[in-house]
Amino acid sequence: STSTDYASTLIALSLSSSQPILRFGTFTLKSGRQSPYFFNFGLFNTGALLHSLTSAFADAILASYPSIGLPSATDAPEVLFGPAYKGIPLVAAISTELARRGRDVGYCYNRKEAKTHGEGGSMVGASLVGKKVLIVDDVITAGTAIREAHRFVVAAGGLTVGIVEALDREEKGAGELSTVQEVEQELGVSVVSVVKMRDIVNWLREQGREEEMHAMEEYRKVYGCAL
Ligand code: OMP
Repeated sequence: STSTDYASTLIALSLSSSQPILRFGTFTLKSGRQSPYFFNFGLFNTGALLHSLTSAFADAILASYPSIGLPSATDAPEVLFGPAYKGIPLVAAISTELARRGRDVGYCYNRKEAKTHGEGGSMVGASLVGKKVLIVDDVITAGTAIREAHRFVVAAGGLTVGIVEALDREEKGAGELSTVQEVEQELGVSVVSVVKMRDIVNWLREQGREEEMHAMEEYRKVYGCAL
């Protein structure tokens, strides 16, 4: 199996928490697709759960950007941007976890409604002006959410240099390419994910959960990208 340790750990945790974070059944997605599974990252809703998620993110980020947050880093992302709402606790907690590991990076998030008084504007936290930005978000399916996040970064004067997602559902975009491939081409950056759909399928196979695995395979025939 190609699953990373942090992917399997996160999947097992997501199924064993008191309110399952990863559920099997029938779910209508933001894109309108009918999915046999749904990952609800809002349910990493205790300090311990959020810390597990955040550690997995930090591992994935450090694997792709080994010099991030070091004073000598020249090419690494300088600020993490988390789109409202679910990206907000993610960037706050991930930057804290990176700091605990000796890596200091800025973090920034947007408001859903621009403030007209006080400091004004719709961004909170580290300035993105002229900065190399790593976008952090929960899930990529058809790419609507991540493209919007990139537009926020551009509007705030930042340069998107990478994307890190908790889950890449490995689905088709507008054409035959995967959404992730489309986004990588459009933005000229790479997309890193903590968990991929194939990790969930592998995990189900290892656990002998045939029925759920079969439903995932059927879904993949319709909406999945070529692996
Ligand atoms: P796209 O905008 O189609 O890429 O869908 C991504 C968004 O869908 C995420 O920001 C989530 O809000 C939501 N989502 C999940 O949270 N978990 C899933 O398993 C699937 C989706 C989804 O609706 O596709």
